[in-house]
Amino acid sequence: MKKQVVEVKINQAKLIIIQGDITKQDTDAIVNAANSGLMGGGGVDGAIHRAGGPVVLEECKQIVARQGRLPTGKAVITTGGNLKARYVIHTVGPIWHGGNKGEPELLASAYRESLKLAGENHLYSISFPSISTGTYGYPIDKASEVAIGSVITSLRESITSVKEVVFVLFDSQTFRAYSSALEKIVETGDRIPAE
Ligand code: AR6
Repeated sequence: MKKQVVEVKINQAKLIIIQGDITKQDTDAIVNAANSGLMGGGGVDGAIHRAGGPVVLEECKQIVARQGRLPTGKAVITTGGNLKARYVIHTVGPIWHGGNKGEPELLASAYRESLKLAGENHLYSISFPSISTGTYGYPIDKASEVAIGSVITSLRESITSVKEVVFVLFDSQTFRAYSSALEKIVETGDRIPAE
């Protein structure tokens, strides 16, 4: 099956949306949709720890020992272990409680903080999964708009080493939601002022 790809240019950076498995990505970093305990779990978290191996978990343990549980909306970085990506950026998205518990702000923050950490580590490329839309129950249509909006705003507003951001979406429904969110934002020009 031919892979579907959507791509746009934001500032000096490329924003790419693909359907696939994030553990196979060879960007400098891949982002993990973790939980505050950073001890692994199901979904993409489990897949990343399985593919990355014990060194990823070991570094997560050291981080928690040093700074405690990772608050929702924040991010930390570890090695990629056996992954193609050199680093894993672990972030925690919000659990969906109906939308009035700060979920959009916390979800936007998870993307923003991950990108900030990538920039601080002078990384060129980063892959994101669809944070919070699995176990954490964030509705995909809403989450995709927040995700794309947050990444575009970050790329527009900050000078960063990050020149390639890839959304790697596991299933076709999620891929379609992100593609139409991107179309919507680009069309309405919400966050993309004319060059
Ligand atoms: N590559 C890309 N996306 C994937 C992959 C993969 N290999 N595997 C799953 N997804 P979830 P959350 C998609 O539940 O909602 C964990 O147990 C999946 O289809 O992984 O943020 C953590 O430990 C969905 O679209 O993350 C936390 O406790 C998306 O990744 C909690 O779940 C996110 O689904 C976090 O929940």
